[in-house]
Amino acid sequence: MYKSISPNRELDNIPSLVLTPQEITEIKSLLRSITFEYNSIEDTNFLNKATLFAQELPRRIREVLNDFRLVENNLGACIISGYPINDSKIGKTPTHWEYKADKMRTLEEQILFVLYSSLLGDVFGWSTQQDGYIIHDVFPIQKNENDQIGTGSMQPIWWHTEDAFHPYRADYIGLMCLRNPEHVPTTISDLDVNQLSKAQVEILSEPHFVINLDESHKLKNGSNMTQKLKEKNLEESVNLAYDKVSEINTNYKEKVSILFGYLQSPYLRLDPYFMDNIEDKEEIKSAFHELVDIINKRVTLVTLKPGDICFIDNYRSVHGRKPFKANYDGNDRWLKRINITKDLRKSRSARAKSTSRIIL
Ligand SMILES: O=C(O)CCC(=O)C(=O)O
Ligand SMILES: [Fe+2]
Repeated sequence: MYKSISPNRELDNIPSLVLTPQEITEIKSLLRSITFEYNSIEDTNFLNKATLFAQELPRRIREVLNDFRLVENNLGACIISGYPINDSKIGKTPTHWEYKADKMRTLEEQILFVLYSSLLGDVFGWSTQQDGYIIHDVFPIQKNENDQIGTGSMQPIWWHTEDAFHPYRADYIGLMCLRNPEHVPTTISDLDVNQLSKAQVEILSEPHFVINLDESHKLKNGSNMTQKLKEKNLEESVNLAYDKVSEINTNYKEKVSILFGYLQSPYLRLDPYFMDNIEDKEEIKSAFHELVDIINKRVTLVTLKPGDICFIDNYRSVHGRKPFKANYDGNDRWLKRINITKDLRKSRSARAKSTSRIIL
């Protein structure tokens, strides 16, 4: 049995499952049959079939992710470990995601990541983030060294809801660890709503807050090719997407609530680093600071190791990362990241086809 989701909230007790040798054998055989037909996880035909292939994963994996999807009384993270990563097969940690140097080297790992993810929902990407790739790379890039972005390193990444500024943000975020030699921890936290007063909960569930675009969706962090297309006005969809995304909170500062859903056990949406200062009433300011304080005190450090696949409930938990020193020697920390939605239809107006996974 996997460590089942406990009805008591225990921050250091993230539901986790460690694959058995038998399960690893079954997974490898499934991956082999898939790589026979597909050589990229970005292939729409593969993505359309991913939910089907996922039903062939060992039952315990389907069970733990099914529970994670439906039961909402744990921290909001779960980890499936034990898939063996062959450090020399995956090759060096790349210097930039633009070249996708590892496309074939990490094909099995990427397929596995999509299959697990497909047990929680449908995977999708953003045309304004890492050039619309479904699977993102999270490793240090030298030019981002001091930036507040997944590909930075020297700054702690402030805990956040992923893509908090956007109405189509993911329900779940997946992080797959390929390499983490310096044991750099991911930070995960959530809210104990009972530590807020009823009045504070009410304030936080009202639209008083402005969440701005984060660094990862800015044109300067797209690939060289995307930047050129946009600067030269060459590609309509690229122009449209970057204009739309930067519109969200520059021209018209929409105010949103931080808490929503069932307020005795609310969902969350916040990214303090990228939020406007609150200039309204003192009660709003103090409710916000209290909330941040509560979440800060509950931060758990999760140090992912190669082969760990961690899913984070992006409605109930926040996550970030501790700072570290990058060496750019091919052996830096390397994660893959994925976005998962429970409902692709809600973003239909921003996708070119019903089967397209890219939000424009
Ligand atoms: O590097 C990590 O552990 C998490 C970084 C992060 O917040 C992200 O990639 O969205
Ligand atoms: Fe993140």
